[in-house]
Amino acid sequence: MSEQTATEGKTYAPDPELSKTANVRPEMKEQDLREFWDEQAKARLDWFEDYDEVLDWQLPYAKWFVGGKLNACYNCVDRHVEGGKGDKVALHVVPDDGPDSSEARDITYSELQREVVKLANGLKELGVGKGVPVGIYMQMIPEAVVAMLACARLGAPHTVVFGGFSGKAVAERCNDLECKVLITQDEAMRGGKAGAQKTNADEGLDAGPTTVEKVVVVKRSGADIPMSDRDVYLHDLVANVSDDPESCPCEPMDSEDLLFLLYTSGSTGKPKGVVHTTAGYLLGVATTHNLVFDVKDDSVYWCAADVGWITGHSYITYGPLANGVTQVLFEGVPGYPDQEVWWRIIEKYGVSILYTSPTAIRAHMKAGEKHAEAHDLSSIKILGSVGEPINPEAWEWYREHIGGGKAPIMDTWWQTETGHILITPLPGITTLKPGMAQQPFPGVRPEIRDDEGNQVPAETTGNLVLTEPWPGMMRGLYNDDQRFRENYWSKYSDAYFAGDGAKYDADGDIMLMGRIDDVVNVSGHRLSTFEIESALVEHADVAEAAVAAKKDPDTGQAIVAFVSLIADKQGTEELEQALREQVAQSIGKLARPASVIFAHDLPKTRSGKIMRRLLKNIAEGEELGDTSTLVDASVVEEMQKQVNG
Ligand code: 6R9
Repeated sequence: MSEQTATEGKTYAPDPELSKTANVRPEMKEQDLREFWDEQAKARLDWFEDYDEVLDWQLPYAKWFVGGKLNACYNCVDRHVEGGKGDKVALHVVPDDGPDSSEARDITYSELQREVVKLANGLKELGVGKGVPVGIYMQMIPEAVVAMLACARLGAPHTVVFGGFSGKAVAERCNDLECKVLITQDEAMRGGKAGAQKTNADEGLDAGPTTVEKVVVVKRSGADIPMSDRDVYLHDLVANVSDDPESCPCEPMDSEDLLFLLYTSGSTGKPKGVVHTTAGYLLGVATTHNLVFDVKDDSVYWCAADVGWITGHSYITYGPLANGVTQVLFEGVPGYPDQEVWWRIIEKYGVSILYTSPTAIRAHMKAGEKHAEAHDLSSIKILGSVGEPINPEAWEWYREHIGGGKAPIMDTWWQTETGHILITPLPGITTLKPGMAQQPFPGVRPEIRDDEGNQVPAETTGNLVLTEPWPGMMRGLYNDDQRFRENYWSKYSDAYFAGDGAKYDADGDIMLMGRIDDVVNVSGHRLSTFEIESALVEHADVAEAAVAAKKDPDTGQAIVAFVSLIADKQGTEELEQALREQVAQSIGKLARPASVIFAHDLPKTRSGKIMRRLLKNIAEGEELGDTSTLVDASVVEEMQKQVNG
């Protein structure tokens, strides 16, 4: 954890015009949290049946809006159409080759409704209905959003697996939730290349017994891919079904019915199935989306995250659509077909709110501001950042070159587990400090504590906790109450432990300091060292492996793998490549180690524990400090030589 301070005391006061018109009101921060969320729930969601109680809190399990009935798809789609907004654009669909492509198209709320109804009717024919889980393994195409909404309409829980993950990861997750159907696409179009998608899924599903009985395939590239009896193309599935909303009414769901599981990396063991339920989650994402980004009727919003991550769930699908916003959905990557594609998108659609990650901002910074300067970005009003701490230099660049030197940046801290934004500046209220998430959202109660549970003084790093429940909080880990309690509720008996280090500055603003467990964060994507290590030891030549993260100017963190080999094996460049490939196969490309360090053993204590702190120091090229508890100090020297060249 680095102790550098964020800024040289630079601050940016809110624009008084924005303070006058902002959706968020300063008084909200003073409100009782039940009262605040109750008011929001009545104002923002449509209920089939009212709830009896705002909150039933039995630590560590919360129930929000107890007894209420609603449907997430109804709130995201149908009510907008019924309310006369059917012709409003829901999605500006920008394909991989950019906004000028002949495949660019708009989908209105009415059209979205018809697509969702068709798919939901198709899924019904495959036996999907309330409580029947569905897997989704897709890239950034509108069908991914449609698939999530169709599941929500039917009351079928979904689990979205990031399209860049391996087939093995897909099968593991689908089998864990016992998905009956998997929805995928023929091929992925990213950066001008068609990549395998459906055949990846097949590989994973065919490797062992699976609960998946049917695979629905969206035609994207149109490639001639193998189709078996298990498979059906989406266009065939829906060829003869109705698109009339009345043919497939939105299933009334209990507030606490499962909406989705999203698997995320923990420090040990297999991925954790984070449970999110219907009402609290939907309210949390809708409220934060509206207030943090100051969403107005004519806003054009673009979240450049992927639907496979929680950011895509909360701030592409559920939050923005619940708020009836017009948004951009971009299939591609920054830098293709050219360095200007993002800025052409903003110019063409008049994007007013951009939400992205520090990694993407740094990539643009590296490419140079001339690309942004070639375009009219004056439509931008609010900028957002998420996924990892944003360094002040990137923050300043973002504000200056993308925000026209005036757009406020909302540095939003939250997690898969928290469901929605919890710590963030607020437009028109917060005096901004580059590199800091700063303040709790209304109704959110953070503290920073030392290991004994005392609150730390200013400028001292401690553990970030939340002392009160919030609506979108996870409702446990799927089938693993014990791990849920151990991971999040055992460090302190009375608070949620987030796993992040943080500190207050002299004004009481919060600065996030990074993870304090064995989770690495590459380009804003959470990966567990344990999973990567497990993938490495699957290689026949590897005896033991341990993974650490080092700072990386582009991706935030980069993975360094320390590997000891079985007798007589040599750490060659070929082997390094093979190990990287092994990790790509097992987890996905983004988990590949940036470097592999070979040694005859790993640094261990006498009790046999790998000294991870040392590995981190070695990876960073730092001083090692006390090594007296090591069994064999020569291992460390051998490793340092390789790192320092
Ligand atoms: C939304 C998301 C969560 C972890 C979290 C923290 C890091 C996210 C951050 C941030 C500093 C921010 N993180 N946003 N750190 N400032 N604004 O990213 O969820 O993938 O579960 O990752 O990401 O370490 O604990 P998830």
